[in-house]
This record gives sequence, C-alpha cells and structure tokens, in this order.
Amino acid sequence: MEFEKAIEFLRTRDNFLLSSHVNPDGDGVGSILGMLGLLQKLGKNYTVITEDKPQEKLSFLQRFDEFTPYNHEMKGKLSFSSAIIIDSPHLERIGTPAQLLAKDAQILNIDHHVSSERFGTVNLIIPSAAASAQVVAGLFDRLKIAIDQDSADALYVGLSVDTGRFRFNNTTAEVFRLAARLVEAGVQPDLIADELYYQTSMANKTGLAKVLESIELHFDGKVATSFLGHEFLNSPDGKDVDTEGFVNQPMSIEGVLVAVLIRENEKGKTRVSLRSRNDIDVNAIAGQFGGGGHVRASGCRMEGSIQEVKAKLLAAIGPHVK
Ligand SMILES: [Mn+2]
Repeated sequence: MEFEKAIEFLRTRDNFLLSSHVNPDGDGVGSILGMLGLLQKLGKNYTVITEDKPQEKLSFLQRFDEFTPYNHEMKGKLSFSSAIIIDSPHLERIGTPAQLLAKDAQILNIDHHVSSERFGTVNLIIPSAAASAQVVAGLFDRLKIAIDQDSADALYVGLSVDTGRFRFNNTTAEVFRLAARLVEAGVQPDLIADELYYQTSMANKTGLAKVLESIELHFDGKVATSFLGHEFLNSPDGKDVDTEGFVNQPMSIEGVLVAVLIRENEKGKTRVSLRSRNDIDVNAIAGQFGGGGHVRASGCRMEGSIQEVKAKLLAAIGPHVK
C-alpha cells in the first residue's frame, strides 16, 4: 500500500526537490543517486539540495555533482511544491533546504529509521529494511524498471555503509539477495570497498596510531579506553582527521564488553563515544552525562581533562561489567 502511494506520487508529480539529513552519509547519498536513476527513467525533473556537501570519498559515484549545498541566495528564488526526502527521521534533520519548500509542498518521505516521525504527505517507511537504499530498490522493482549500473553502484554504497560492511545484525538474506542483484547489474564490490574504506588520508593513520597507543584495559579486560588529546586534534594533521570508526579499535579486542573513545576537542572539553556488546546499555551510561544514542552505540559531551573524564566514565561503567 505504501509503495502504491509512493509510485502514484512519483507518477503524478514533477520538479522534485531531493534532500537528506545534514552531513549526508553513504546511505543518504546512495539512495538519492539511485532515486535519480529512477526519476530519469520516468522522465522527471529534479534538483538535489542538501545542507552540507556530501563526503568527498563518495565523489566516485556517477551523478555525484548533482548535489548542491544550500546557500542563502536560493531562498526566495527557489520554491518546490514536491519533495522527496530520504533517510531523515525528522524534517528538521534536513536543515536549511527545508526553507525551499512551498507552504503547500507535498512530501514523499522514504526511510528505514524505526524512529521516523512520518512527516511526509506519503510515507514509505520500512523499518525492517537495512538501508533506505533497499527501499529505493523496492521502487525500481515495483515499477518494473531494471536497475542501471550507476544506480546499482549508488544503492550498493548505501547497503554497504548501513550494514557496517555487511556485518551488523541487519545483514539479512534479503540484503545479500539485493547485493547479488546489484553485482549482476555491474557493481564491482572490490572497487567500491576500496573507494569507501581503503582510501583514507595519512592524517587518519597518524590519528589511528595515537588511538591505538592510548588503549588501556580495565576491569579484567572487559572495558577498553582510548583517547585523542587536544594537542593532536588542533595540529595540522589532527584538524583533518576523521575519527569515525576509531572506537571500533578498542572494541575489537577479545574479551572487551565496553569500549570508550575520548576526543578532547579543546582543552577540558571532550566528546565521548561508547560501544558495547552483550546488550550492555551504553545509552543509559551516556544518559548519566546528558548524552544518548542506541543500546550498543552512544555518546556524550563531558568537561574536564582526559584523566578526569576517564575516571568518571569508569565509575559509571564498572557496575555494568561486574
Ligand atoms: Mn540509512
């Protein structure tokens, strides 16, 4: 039913604004680029505007240049009465491009977040899907349109990123079936993995080395802490470092149940990432310090030196691992 309404929306409307959440990730970008392939087949016109320019590492995808970052001159000049918003649980999460929606704008909301606010006129929300890319692939199928190679590459990126490289517990048989079809459509998994995960900067390696060096084990090896100090983060190398995924390093030590990465962005101001296994609730632990997230992945901001922050965190984590 949701698919039928979405298809009617696409068939009967035109001149779509496409957008996703701020700092669009591999799934947001991949899903939009896949959607562009579909809209081209349907002979529709579109404009892609996001608050931020997507990550440069995704620029190998065809049609990547269709992404335009929002600028204030657009306001007043551009007004869209039809929009397709993908992979964003709330309308506010798309940021500034929301100002380009006409008062009576009709929105097709495509997503897989359980927490979706279903803000669209038509909501195509499939929480059992691993990625929004999987939902977009479902649109191709129901329209009986073959997935072209450029769209296949883009959808594969969404699938790979949102399943943590086909590793998280959302990596279902359905995900592999779609991945297999995308490979049949021309996707080369080795090339895409290389672009996404094996083309990082030297600054990232320097940062990673510092994180590895800082790892300490506590509570009989059940908790691993790590950190990056402000001296490094504000150095020429540190400024460009992308710390996404660094917390997986202490987490991937045998026996570790809770991993901590403390980023001291400025002296005395930190951002903490927490990960866990065995359903230890790091959402609750982060909540004690005003943060939150998911049961197995969360974060918070804390004030104090790295040593002080670490001591407070260990006191909070201790009861969960004893
Ligand atoms: Mn997603």
